[in-house]
Amino acid sequence: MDNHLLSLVVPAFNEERTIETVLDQIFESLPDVHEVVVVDDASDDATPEICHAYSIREPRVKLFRHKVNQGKTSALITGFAACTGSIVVVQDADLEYDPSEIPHLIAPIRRDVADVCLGSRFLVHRAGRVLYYRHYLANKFLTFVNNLLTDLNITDVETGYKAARAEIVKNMIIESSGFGFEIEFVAKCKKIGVRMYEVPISYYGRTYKEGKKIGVKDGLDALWYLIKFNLFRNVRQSFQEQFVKSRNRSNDGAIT
Ligand SMILES: Nc1nc2c(ncn2[C@@H]2O[C@H](COP(=O)(O)OP(=O)(O)O)[C@@H](O)[C@H]2O)c(=O)[nH]1
Ligand SMILES: [Mg+2]
Repeated sequence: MDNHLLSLVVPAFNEERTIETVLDQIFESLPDVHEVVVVDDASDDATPEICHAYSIREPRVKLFRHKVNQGKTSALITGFAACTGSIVVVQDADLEYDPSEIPHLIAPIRRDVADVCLGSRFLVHRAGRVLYYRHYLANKFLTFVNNLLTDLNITDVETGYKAARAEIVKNMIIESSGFGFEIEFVAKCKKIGVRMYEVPISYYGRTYKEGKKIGVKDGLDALWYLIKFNLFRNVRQSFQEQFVKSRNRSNDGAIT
């Protein structure tokens, strides 16, 4: 056994239909989870009330609330700062990603072969909902550009399931907004030479009618972020200085 403490960060914007089930699934699947940091991004539905009631029943739910809606990336910044565990996993608040797969997702970190694990919806997995082909193509294109710019062989850059050693997300200087984190995270991880793994996951995608919100503008933003963070940022602009220095002293087995 290792001594890792697992923190989940759950960004939530108007997720009254799913948030309670997601929290139930988390505690069912991960009885030893250290904490679940829910960041309510100024929802105007019942999300804050549901989360508040849950946090009274389950003290490991730590609730934060933005006064103004700021987007997923901003919710993650708040969540990462609040985490106290040693492994951090992003868990979306809709039911697209299954918390019972988190032990598989973080296994390479627990075994100390990885610093970062990405859940891939394109590797072999148990279940993947057949949905928008245009999203698939957009993701394939963004992943293709990502791989050219980073020289990493990723299959799913836009995946919502991202896990990392806590010090990586806590020391990353995150600048993007909207859904920019997905691109920025991979670009900046590459700069500091982390050991990155992909793990197959299921994908229970939802339709726009069911609440999906990502749109064409987010795809165009992603393209800009690919260029910005891969070509116009160096490692010192990507992580806190102390962290860069300590990594430089102990960098082994990593792609640099
Ligand atoms: N769309 C959106 N999602 C947010 C925001 N803030 C936090 N989130 C959460 O970020 C996660 C991903 O968003 P989602 O709409 O599911 O993205 P999609 O599935 O890629 O369309 C969900 O848990 C949202 O509740 C926001 O301002 N807008
Ligand atoms: Mg979603």
